[in-house]
Amino acid sequence: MGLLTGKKALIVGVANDHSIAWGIAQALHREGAELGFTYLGEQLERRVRPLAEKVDSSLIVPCDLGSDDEIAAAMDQVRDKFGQLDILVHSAAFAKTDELRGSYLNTSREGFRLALDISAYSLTALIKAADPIFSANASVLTMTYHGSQQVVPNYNVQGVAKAALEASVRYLAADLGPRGIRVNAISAGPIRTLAASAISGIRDMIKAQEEITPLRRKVTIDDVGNTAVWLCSDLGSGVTGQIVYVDAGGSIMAVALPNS
Ligand code: 0WE
Repeated sequence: MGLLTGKKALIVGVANDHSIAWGIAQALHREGAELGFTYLGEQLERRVRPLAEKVDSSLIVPCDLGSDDEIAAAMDQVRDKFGQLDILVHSAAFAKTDELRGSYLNTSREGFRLALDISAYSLTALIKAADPIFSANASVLTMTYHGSQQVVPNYNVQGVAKAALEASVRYLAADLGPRGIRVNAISAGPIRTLAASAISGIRDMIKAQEEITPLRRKVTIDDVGNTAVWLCSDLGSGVTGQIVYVDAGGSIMAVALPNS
């Protein structure tokens, strides 16, 4: 028996087999969860569909996180197929690429709105829509990054959005806790996903991690998936409102020097 046998999970944010959401999906599947997926647009549908089939999923629904109507329609399909929802995984973010380089001061009003809408508010919107079908001990998981707490050059408005997302995790955990529903975030070290590959210099950042993190290695989507299993299973029953670092220890270093 897996740790998640009989649990039904919706995964938001698979783009391809490098996605953190895909690492989480595989780990949840391994532990016996039944999975559903959302995708954004036809281009990603062609990527997500074959992956969903690999983990025996037949619930694949479109969902633009910028649209309350699409979120509502997606949750209607989840209700029709699953009845109840035990696990909700949110692993999506968006900022304009030209605001993920150079100075934070260059952030536009529209860029700020967009980044906070898609990267932070969307968690609240998803939970609102899923609320009527959450099971009694449901678990919600989102993804964040340490650029919310300390300055990471070029992360800029996305760091501000992640700070809002992390604060949302605490307020949502307080709202849903009385019903036994938990809300947590994983703060992952840098991983070469589709989103990250659009960032110039990300390869050097990931390479540096291998030299300066306490574990002397990069973080994988499997590392994230395994922590997701803990937080989403009954093993995590006392944990809510937390930001759990899966970063090979990178964030504890005040001074990080290669080869020391
Ligand atoms: O949160 C992220 C990535 C978020 C992201 C990436 C993109 C690229 C493509 C959000 N929006 C977009 N928009 C696009 O058009 N990470 C933690 C990965 C990441 O992004 C960085 C990093 C790291 C690490 C940006 C600058 C510096 C470091």
